[in-house]
Amino acid sequence: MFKSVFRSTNSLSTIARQQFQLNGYCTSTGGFQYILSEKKGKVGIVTLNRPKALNALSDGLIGEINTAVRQFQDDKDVGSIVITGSEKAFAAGADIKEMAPKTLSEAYNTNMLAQWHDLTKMSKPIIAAVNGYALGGGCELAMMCDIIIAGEKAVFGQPEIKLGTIPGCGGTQRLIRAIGKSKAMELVLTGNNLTAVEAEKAGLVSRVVPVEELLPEAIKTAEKIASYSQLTVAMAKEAVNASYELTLAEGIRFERRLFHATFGTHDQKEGMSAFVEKRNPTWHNQ
Ligand code: DAK
Repeated sequence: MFKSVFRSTNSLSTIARQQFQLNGYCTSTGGFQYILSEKKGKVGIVTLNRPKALNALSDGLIGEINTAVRQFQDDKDVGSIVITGSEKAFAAGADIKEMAPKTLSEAYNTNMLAQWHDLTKMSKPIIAAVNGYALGGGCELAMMCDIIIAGEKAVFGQPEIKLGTIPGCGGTQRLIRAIGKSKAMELVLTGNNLTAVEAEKAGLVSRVVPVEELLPEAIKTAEKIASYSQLTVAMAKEAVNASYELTLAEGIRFERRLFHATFGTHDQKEGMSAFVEKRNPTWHNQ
């Protein structure tokens, strides 16, 4: 079934196709127009699939990403999620053609693009596997994920200033936390881009890999995360993300309380017993 999905579309790179086909069986899910959604073992994979517009994030595309990610969030067999694009573009930003004619009252009254933030409400870890352009909303989408892994030719930037607007989905906030004020300010005010290597040096991405290894590497990382207790993983993600919102003292306290809470779980007992008994743990996600 998986192969037939790829035969029916010319949107994915040959490399990505070969990797999927070589690396095992995937199950396609959903009947989506702008994305492909598949499961590989315990990993949910969402591939942005609007090649003619370089995966520009239209309302329809964002809606489908949210739906697919929500389906994986609700699927007890899925432990982590990968979002990726094509070799040329992760996503070249929000859809400028769709946004251009909006008026202030329209944008305000409809709370334009508010659905973008849905991704940040998921408790399962999400990895952005970025090849090519991740610009504007594309960079913001990647930053809403928990880990960014970049292919060597990835390009990150917030070029909204060139369009007479500013980042609207976390670009001015998350970028500072990722790379510091001076670099973030320079990117936002000049519209200049960062290469993958610069992004890694600045701390925006966790690592850079050869283009053809991006998806397998992202899936490997996702599989490793998915091999642990989903409950503990969710707690760890929540604790790390709390550091965005809290003071250090509050964050340390929050972390300690969650740490204490793990001692009420089956999986903490199992994990520590397995260590003592020199065997592999069996997680129950409880
Ligand atoms: N929107 C719509 N179409 C786009 C697009 C975009 N962002 N980016 C590319 N395309 C389309 C092009 O129009 C072209 O379509 P056709 O002309 O063939 O019909 C096709 O994709 C191929 O693009 P190019 O011909 O330009 O390809 P090149 O290789 O020459 O250049 C490029 C690639 C990525 C450098 C260039 O396409 C480019 O500069 N694209 C625009 C990048 C950009 O400015 N992105 C930021 C957009 S503003 C919010 C949430 C999100 C946002 C705001 C608020 N809230 C939750 C409130 C986000 C805002 C933005 O992202």
